[in-house]
Amino acid sequence: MQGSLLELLDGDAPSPAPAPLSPERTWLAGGAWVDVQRGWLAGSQELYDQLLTVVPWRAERRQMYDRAVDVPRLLCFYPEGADLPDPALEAARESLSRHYAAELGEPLRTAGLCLYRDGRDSVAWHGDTIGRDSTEDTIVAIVSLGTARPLLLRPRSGLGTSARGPAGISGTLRYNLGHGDLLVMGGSCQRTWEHAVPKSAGCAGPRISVQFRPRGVR
Ligand SMILES: O=C(O)CCC(=O)C(=O)O
Repeated sequence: MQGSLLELLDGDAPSPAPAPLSPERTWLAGGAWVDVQRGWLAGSQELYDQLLTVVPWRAERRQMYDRAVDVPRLLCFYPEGADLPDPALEAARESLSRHYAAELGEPLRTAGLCLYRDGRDSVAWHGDTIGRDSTEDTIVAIVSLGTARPLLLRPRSGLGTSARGPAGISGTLRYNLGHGDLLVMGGSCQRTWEHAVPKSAGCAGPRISVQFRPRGVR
């Protein structure tokens, strides 16, 4: 009997499996790139429902000048060695680590999960510049689940035209991400570009973002 049928008879929903990786790469100015594969994680709705329930989502506050403000999204970070909240995320991370092994030279080890409860939740312009990405090229892979939200990318202001690669795009890019979509930022992207998920007035529901990063990168 097939494993998936056995799982159903046992009452467990089968874990969604990542499809083979064949993302489309876009080269950006300054040696950055973005890979996108739409609908990479089949069964993403089941995974979304599962994560919504089992992840111990936490509200955080951060210091802004002289006062503490709520971070406008819920978070949960799984450090290196921690069990991920669903086998599908382990499979996804393994598959990404294999695919990017030659370029990255090390596995993806951590998982940061964010829950955007509605269109008022957001993350401001930033690059992941803690760790290796402050000085070296690296890779940050994002899997999106639930309601689609735009993720924007723009070059940092110091990125001069001389830093443009031959096919390097240098304007603001907008990717509407949801439903198992995969977006991977690579090359110099964390140093030379910034990304953000802006507030979105017409947004219909929650979105979960899962970010896989190498050791030490935040
Ligand atoms: O929501 C996303 O996909 C982006 C998350 C992000 O950039 C971050 O948490 O640093």
